[in-house]
Amino acid sequence: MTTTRTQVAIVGAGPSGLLLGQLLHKAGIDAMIVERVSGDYVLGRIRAGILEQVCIDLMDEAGVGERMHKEGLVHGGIEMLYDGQRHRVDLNKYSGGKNVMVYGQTELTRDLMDARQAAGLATIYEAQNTQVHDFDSAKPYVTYEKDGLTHRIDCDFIAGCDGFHGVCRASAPRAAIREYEKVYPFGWLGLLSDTPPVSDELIYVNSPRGFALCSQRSKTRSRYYLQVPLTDKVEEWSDDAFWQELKLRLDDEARAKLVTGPSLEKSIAPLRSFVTEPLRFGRMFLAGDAGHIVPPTGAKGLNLAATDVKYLYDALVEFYKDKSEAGIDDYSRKCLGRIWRAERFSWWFTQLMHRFPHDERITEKFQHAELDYLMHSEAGLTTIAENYVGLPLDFGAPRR
Ligand code: RFL
Ligand code: PHB
Repeated sequence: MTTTRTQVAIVGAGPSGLLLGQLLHKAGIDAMIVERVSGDYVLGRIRAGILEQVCIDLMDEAGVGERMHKEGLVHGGIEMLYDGQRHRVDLNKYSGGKNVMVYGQTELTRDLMDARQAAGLATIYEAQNTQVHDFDSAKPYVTYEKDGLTHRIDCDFIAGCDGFHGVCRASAPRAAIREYEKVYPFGWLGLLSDTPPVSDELIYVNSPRGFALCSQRSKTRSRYYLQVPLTDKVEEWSDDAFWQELKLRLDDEARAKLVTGPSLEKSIAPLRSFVTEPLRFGRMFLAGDAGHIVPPTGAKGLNLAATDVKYLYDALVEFYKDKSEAGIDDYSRKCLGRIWRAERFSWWFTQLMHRFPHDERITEKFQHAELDYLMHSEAGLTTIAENYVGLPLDFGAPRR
C-alpha cells in the first residue's frame, strides 16, 4: 500500500470536484482528486447547458473563465410555447438586469481539467473501489485501488463530489442521514446535433404530446429534448423518429425553421427530485449531485453544485486561514436553504410543463391558464425570471 497526504481529498472529478480543486489551489490549499472513470468518459457525458451568474463568477474566481467569456452565449430571455403560441420571458428585465449563459458542462469541465493539468495538480482517474474512512475523527483517509495496488490518502477533510451514485453519501451513517425523494413517471430523451438552433433563445414547450425543449450549445450546435415514457429505450428512437416527434410538439414557425441532421449523441435521463440532510458528516462534506438532484427543467443542477462548492471553499479557507470552524459548522444549513428553493422551482416548473400519465382532461387547461396568467402578469414574469437566473446568494436574509 502507498500512502500520500493532502489537506482535502476530493472524491469525483465532475464539475463540483474540479471546481473545488481549482479554487482551493488558488487559495494555496492542497487537494487531490480521485475519479472512478477516465477523463474522456467524464467529457463524453452530455449534460447541462445553462450557467447562472454565480457559476460564471466562480469560474472567473477560479481563474478559468477566459474561454467561457469568449465562446459562451449570453441569453437575456427564454420562450414558452403552449396552446400553439410562443411567449417571451424577458429574463433581464424581470430579474433586475441579470442574464444566463449558454456554455456546455462539457466545455466547463474541459477548461477545469486543462487548468488542473497545466498547474500539475494530481487527479487519479480510473480509481477503483474508492472508500472513505474515519471521517468522524480528525484523521480521515481515502483508499482506492489502481493497477493492482491499494493506495491511501491521509487528509484533513473529505469532499464528496461523487454524484448521485457515489460512495460518499452511501458511507454516511444511516442513522445520521435523512433523504427526501420524488421520482417522476417520465424521462428526457436528449439529442445533440451540429445544426443551427431553431431559435436564438431556448424554447420550453408544453404540448399535448408532452414536454419538449429546444436548447443549444453554440450558433452551430443544438441540443433538443423530448419527454418520453420511462419504458422507452434510446435504441428504439431513430434520429428520424426524434425529429418527427419534435416537429409535432413545436409551433408552425419553429417547425418550418427547424434544421435536422444526424445525432452526435442521444440519451435518456430519468427525472428526480432528491435532497439529503445534512450535507456534513464530521469531516466529510457532500457537494453537488452527491447531496441533491433536481429535474433538469429549471436548469439548476450544475448551478446548485457550483454554489455548494462556493460555500465549501469559503468554509475551508476560513478553517485554514482564520483557524475558525464557524464556516464548516454552518455549511449544511447555508447550502440547504438555497437547495430547497431551487428544488421547489424545478419541481413546480416540471409540473407546469409536462404531461403526467393519469392527467385528467382538466389538467392541461389548468396548466394553460397558469401559463397564461404568468405570461401576462408582472408578478408572474418576475417569479419565473428571478428563479431562472438564480436567486441572490443572500436571498432569505432579513430585509433591511
Ligand atoms: P457529476 O457530474 O455526476 O460528477 C460526479 C463524478 O464523481 C465520479 N464518481 C466517483 N469517483 C470516484 N469514486 C467513486 N466511487 C465515484 N462515484 C462517482 C463520477 O464518475 C463523476 O465523474 O456530479 P457534480 O460534479 O456534482 O455535477 C453535477 C452536474 O453534473 C449536474 O447537476 C448537471 O449536469 C444537471 N443538469 C443541468 N444542470 C444545470 O445547472 N443546467 C442545465 O441546463 C442542466 N441540464 C442536467 C441537465 C443533467 C442532465 N442529466 C443527464 C442528468 C441536463 C441533463 C439531461
Ligand atoms: C441543456 O441545454 O442541456 C439544457 C438547457 C436548459 C434546461 C435543461 C437542459 O432546462
